[in-house]
Amino acid sequence: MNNENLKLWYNKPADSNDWNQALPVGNGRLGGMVYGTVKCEHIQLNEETIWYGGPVNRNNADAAEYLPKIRELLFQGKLKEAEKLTSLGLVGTPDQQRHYESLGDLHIEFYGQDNPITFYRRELDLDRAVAKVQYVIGDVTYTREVFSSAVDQVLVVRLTADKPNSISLKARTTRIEYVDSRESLGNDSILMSGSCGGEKGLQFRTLLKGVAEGGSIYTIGDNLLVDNANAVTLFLSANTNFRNEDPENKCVDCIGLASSKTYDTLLDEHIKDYQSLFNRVKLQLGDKKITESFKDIPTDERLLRVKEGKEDLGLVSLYFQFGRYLLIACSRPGSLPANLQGIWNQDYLSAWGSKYTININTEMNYWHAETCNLSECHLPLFDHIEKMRVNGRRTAKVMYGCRGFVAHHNTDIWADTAPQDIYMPATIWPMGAAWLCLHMWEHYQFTKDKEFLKNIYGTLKEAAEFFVDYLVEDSKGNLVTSPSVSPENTYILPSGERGTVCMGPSMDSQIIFALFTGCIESTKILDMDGEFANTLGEILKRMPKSKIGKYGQIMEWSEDYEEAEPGHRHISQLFALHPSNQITVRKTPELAKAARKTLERRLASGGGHTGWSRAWIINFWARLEDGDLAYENVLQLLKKSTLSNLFDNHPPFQIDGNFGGTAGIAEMLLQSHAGEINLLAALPKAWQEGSVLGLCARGGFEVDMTWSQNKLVQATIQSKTGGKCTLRTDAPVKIFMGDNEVNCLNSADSFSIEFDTEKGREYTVRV
Ligand code: FUC
Repeated sequence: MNNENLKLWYNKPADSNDWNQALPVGNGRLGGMVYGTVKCEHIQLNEETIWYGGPVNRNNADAAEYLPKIRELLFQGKLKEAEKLTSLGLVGTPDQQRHYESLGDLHIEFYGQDNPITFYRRELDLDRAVAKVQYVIGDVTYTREVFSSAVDQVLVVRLTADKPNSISLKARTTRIEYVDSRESLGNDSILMSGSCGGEKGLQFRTLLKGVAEGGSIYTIGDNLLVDNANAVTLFLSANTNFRNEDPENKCVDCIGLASSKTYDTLLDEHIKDYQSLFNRVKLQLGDKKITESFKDIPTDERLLRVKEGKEDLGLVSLYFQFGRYLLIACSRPGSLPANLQGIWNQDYLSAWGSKYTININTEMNYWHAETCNLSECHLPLFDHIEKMRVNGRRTAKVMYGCRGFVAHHNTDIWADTAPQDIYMPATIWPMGAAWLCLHMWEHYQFTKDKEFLKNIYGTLKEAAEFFVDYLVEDSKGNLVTSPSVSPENTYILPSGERGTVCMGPSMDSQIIFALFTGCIESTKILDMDGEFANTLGEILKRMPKSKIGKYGQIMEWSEDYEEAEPGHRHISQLFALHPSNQITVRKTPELAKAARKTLERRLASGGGHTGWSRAWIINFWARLEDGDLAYENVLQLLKKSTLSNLFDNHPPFQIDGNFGGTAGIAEMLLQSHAGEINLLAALPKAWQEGSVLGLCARGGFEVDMTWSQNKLVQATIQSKTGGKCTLRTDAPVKIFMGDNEVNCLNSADSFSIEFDTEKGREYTVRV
């Protein structure tokens, strides 16, 4: 693909008052938002461990005592009393987790650049993970390149001009809160030290070093100055004592190593490392000539055109790749998982603390990790789950007297598992750990890595064990969660009474079904723990299944209650459709029809009004194999919930919509949740021509496809681990290995074909 199609670009700097126009760079841990302002460049900085305070034990010591009473009240239908007691006895003490903060800012003021500017351009090149700013003043062309290197763990700013001695500047790092000192180190570096706040607050260090080619470099006070250089490279490193005993040394070491390399080496190594992930997937939607013709239109204008109803398939594929770029930039092996804003957050008290909301948002952050060939970027989530396991074990025991481990609807950097907020529609929800653990199971399904499964089986088991103890019998003899909520909706009883806390909301049973069946399957694959599998199997028989309600919809609660907000952003009762596979078009057609009704009802009442909600809807329509409606919602995501830098807008910026949107686009092209690989499962009419390389399917397969006039032309399937492959296609196909046709084993119908694969081999699918 032409690189120009992988660029976000603008013909003016970001408005200095609008962070949402700046462009993000990141290496999984250290991030920057580049404004590209001319006279004074502003890069807002983030480091993923800059969180307020330290770990706290928030488990409510009175919970276990009041739990039986709360359950009894719920059983008797005394909602108000149950909610009152729940809000006292089952909330965290204190009720708030820790929050994420900005690291601060880098300001680079340029001297001698006061004359009028021409040929201004700033861009974010997704192909190289480099932000670039270029402009001309007089007869001098100035260029800036900014990237965050995962290889060297530094943020690099390269400043050049095409005439000698043209660069003079003052650089400063700043932070509004808790700076204890800012001092020069030698004649070329400034060290900023401080804490993230609170008595037990983490200590941070930010080190800025300049290397000038030609001219002179020196410090005055806490300013780094350069006079008349030909080129300047600035290195910025930041660390806290969350991981490093001595964050200052860590900064000094990283910068020492990085600044010993030439700029070209630094950049080459960065690009090579980044492309080893990014280059795995290529997407071309629509006619190449047409999409390429848009490359001269700035990205913000392209977005405006789409908002006006004009077609721009290149912008859709750019948005798709941006979601992959962002994940690589904020979630790398060894880093923390992506939080509500990935790593990019300008505030000290940000919306929802820029934490991990685990009743949808964190999970959505990783929906594209496996399908879009970024499996390694999924790993930070698993590390975090392991930390939550330790805390969650304590929460399970102290608050509920249960074995296993539990988490509620949020977690923080210290893997806190106690309930968050005193907000009844969300707080009392013991499903966070269970849902997150399903990501480990998914990782196994895509990679077939048995060693991995062996390592994490204990975690799946402990998540399941919690429910073995926690479930209670309802009035119909079913085993259900109690208390819980259907995130974050409110129901109305026939009497008009409103409630949130309830017994056995549909989503809970669906998550438990997925977790238990995943555990049972794991015991078979690993040939162990059969007795535990039997226990889970017995419980499953007594758990409620998805039911269809009076509007033909999937019921959200165990009773067919009216919902207070029929257009609610959460559509939890469709968890079974996506991300789970309990509702599928071919295996459960009645439920699939009811899922469609549910979506129609939500949308008719104003649903999809946040970016992430809209992104989930794309995935739902894709699973229902309705490509046109899926695409309509991709367009709505771009029109209503996308900022000019292509960040998703909740509002404010929340990264889940970007990630969920990318996942949805992948899901439209390739699905593998229903025991078969469905090629072009939900291709919209508008995507008549196209090709995609490198999408991943469960079973350890990598898939390339070309299509034309909305029909598959050819596909290749790479088998990474061997084993059976079942394909579903839009027309009968034949399978070849090289020139030889492969024997078909089985075929459910003329659009399905099953064949054996060998590890490492490539298979061609011909129509
Ligand atoms: C959930 C959602 C909100 C928001 C927050 C971070 O509570 O209901 O819309 O995304 O998480």
